[in-house]
Amino acid sequence: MKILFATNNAHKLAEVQAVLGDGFQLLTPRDCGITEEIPETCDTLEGNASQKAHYLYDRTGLDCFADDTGLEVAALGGAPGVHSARYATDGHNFIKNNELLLRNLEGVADRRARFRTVIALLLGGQEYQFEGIVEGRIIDHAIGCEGFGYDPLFVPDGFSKTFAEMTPDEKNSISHRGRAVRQLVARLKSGFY
Ligand code: ITT
Repeated sequence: MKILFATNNAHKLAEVQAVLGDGFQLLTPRDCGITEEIPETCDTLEGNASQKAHYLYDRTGLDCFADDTGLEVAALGGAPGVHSARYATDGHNFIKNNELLLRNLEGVADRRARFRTVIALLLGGQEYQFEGIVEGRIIDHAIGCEGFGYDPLFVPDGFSKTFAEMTPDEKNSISHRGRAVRQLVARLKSGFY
């Protein structure tokens, strides 16, 4: 089955394709001639995921889905949350985002944080949403080279290493995105709208 994924993030694409498996072929916006950045102007993950999926559906008429993810840090009142991509700068600068996060947590004892992913799926124009959460904590310096974004700073509960020290399969087995995508797969395989 071919399905369109509304992302410009190559890391996400690889993670999602690994969970979906060979039975699904992901198409990207670029494959459909859409090269501009897809707008994300809502103030919730749910709103942005829906906005991104509708943006593609309106232009292609194809079944599609979008993922919006945020890192929610307890001591920062849930920030960066929906602003995770542009926390430090207007671009998607992972290093600067991580530096700002560490600065904002300097001297803070409560390091609890979670990643939350919301996936919006449009099947035959009908919308479904799925949520995946992983709880953990932010350490005080970056460790590891795998993954992307805030992965080098995030240690999931029950583990003593960061997401950036895990193999892609290990991260997917417990991650926010892995959990949300497995619900998406179940819906796609159920075969009815
Ligand atoms: P698309 O909107 O094109 O899918 P994006 O990078 O803008 O890509 P999001 O808005 O969903 O994706 O993600 C916001 C930021 O949160 C992202 O830029 C990363 O810094 C961070 N992030 C998302 N998923 C992550 C993960 O699995 N591990 C670490 N950081 C992640």
